[in-house]
Amino acid sequence: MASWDTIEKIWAREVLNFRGNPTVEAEVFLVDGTYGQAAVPAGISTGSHEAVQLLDGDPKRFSGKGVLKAVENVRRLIAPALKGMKATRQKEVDEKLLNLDGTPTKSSLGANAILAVSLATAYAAAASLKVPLYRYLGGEGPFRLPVPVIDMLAGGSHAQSSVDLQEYLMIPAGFSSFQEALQAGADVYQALREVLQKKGYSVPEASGPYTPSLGSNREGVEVIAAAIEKAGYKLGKECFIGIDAATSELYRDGNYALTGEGRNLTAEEMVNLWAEWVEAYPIVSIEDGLAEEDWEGWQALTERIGEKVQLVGDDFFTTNPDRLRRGIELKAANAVLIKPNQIGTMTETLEAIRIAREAGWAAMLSSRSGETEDSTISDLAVLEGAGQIKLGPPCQKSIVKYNRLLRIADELGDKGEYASGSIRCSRLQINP
Ligand code: 2PG
Ligand code: MG
Repeated sequence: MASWDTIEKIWAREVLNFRGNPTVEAEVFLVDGTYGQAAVPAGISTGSHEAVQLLDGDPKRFSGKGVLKAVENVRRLIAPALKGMKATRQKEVDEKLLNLDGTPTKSSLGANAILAVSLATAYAAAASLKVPLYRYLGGEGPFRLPVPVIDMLAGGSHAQSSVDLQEYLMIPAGFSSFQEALQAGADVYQALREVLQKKGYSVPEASGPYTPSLGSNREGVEVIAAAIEKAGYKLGKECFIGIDAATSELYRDGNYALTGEGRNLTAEEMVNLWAEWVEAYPIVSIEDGLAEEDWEGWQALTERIGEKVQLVGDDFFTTNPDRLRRGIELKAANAVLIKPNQIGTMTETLEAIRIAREAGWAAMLSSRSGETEDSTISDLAVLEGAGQIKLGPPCQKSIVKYNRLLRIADELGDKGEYASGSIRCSRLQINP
């Protein structure tokens, strides 16, 4: 007789993400009557080593962005192959998915098809055991509430403005609870609106990171700093600043094109720029400060300021355990951004977090620019070795993830310590 956690049926459908684009949602049903459901997000500034999201390419539907092929792959190929397997054996399920796909980039079935099923399998197993996802994955813990790394102001490919850098982040690391940190996030976001308006920038209703056409890239840091102070928080003590420069998007022929400023920088000049900024402002984290193929630049940057500040690889590592191992070996970066859909299975995502932890590196979970109501990353962010989560400002689509964390915080009660020490920065005088 099939045991209680045996997969009986798998189903998938096309649903929409918060950008109004289609994505894959999967459901995994077990013989005991429980089931799990998950949907995958999508990025705009994607790293070239990311697992492949299979899109239909049919211009008559959603400008080619439909995912009916990936949905069909779940229904026709994945479902029969996984039927009869045990949902609690995540590794075996994920290995089966990898074998079924057979490509290094998951391009045959599509990482969107694979990840939806992989995550839904974990949710089904958790439901069957009557525990929340983070407990299913993390057992008895320890669990810590992550530092929210909050995208307040966007440029680059996330905006149509003169700002070259993609994200200006506010990092409320100097509090003793997640709830206080989140409140600071909400207050600073409000204050930023006023700071920008006072400078004459028109800002729309609060719906995500603001996207003003600033006079320079540096001004982005200055307005965040001003907003922190305006909101009544201590800059450099309670609230800090982070950058996601997403420089792979700016990289042309070995140089970094800051088009908004009419400047073209070499890798060395880029390293100098970051070193200067870290001196001048309370910056504690720089993501993709150099491009995904610029390994030497990353090494130089890490040598120069890696002791001082957190250097996070996003497009650089693409949550890929092999690229991450190489980065650790070459001392290129000291932290990794974790996005499950960059790599495509739960097992590989957890492996990336584990590799980072074992190397003493920080791991920051991150939403994508095209999110759904799926809050898996919030559960992953409380696991050992995580400790940070990058989301939008506390409004609209990011609320799903923040509220999930508030519920987890409530469940954990006193056991849910705030992971303020997870930021790898000497300025915070805390060890990783
Ligand atoms: C990033 C992300 C998330 P995207 O670069 O870190 O903000 O952007 O999802 O567009 O890749
Ligand atoms: Mg990034």
